[in-house]
Amino acid sequence: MKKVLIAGFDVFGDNMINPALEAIKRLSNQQLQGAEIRVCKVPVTRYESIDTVVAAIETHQPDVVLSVGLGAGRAAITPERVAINIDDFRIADNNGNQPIDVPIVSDGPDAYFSTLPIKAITVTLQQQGIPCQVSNTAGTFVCNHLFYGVQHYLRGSGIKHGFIHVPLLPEQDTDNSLPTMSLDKIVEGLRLAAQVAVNCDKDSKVGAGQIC
Ligand code: PCA
Repeated sequence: MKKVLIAGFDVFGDNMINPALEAIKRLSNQQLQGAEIRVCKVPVTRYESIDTVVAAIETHQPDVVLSVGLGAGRAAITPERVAINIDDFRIADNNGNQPIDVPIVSDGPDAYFSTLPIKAITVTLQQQGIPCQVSNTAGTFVCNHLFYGVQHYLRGSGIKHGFIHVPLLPEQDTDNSLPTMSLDKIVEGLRLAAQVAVNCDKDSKVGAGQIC
């Protein structure tokens, strides 16, 4: 039986809820076809976030790791394509760190691509009526930091990992100004993404590019 580790971020900034955290509470110990889900809660702090997920990988020995965070303003579930080697925090993390233009891993490569089948995930979710789009930036805050740090740790291991941002929950958009998605849809989308990552060894070749 394969294992998927889903790492979801804790609350941060002005957000009293993190849909990623709410989602992992529901996904904990769920069964997929041919795999079981394990979860871990991730602190929104520089380096500690990476250490937490690395410790969970060592404990659970997963075949696939999905890291998940809130992308406030995103209208869809967005598998990220690329992690970049820079911290440039517009707000402080939960420990008060606010680095500006500091590499995550000194002498690390500029970027790592996701090793999840991001196109297959996107197409599958869309076919199930769940809004999903490939994203080409995970930002420069703790989500990108964790994405880069875990890709660096897992390089050459054969364990698939990537980052997925999810939208706000409806109750978080108090003035009706931002797109939202129900927790049921987010949970189902992440469950499907995990199943696709377990099933697919090779990503689908479908266009999901953007023109600025
Ligand atoms: N979202 C933030 C950090 C934690 C989270 O859930 C981000 O996008 O960097």
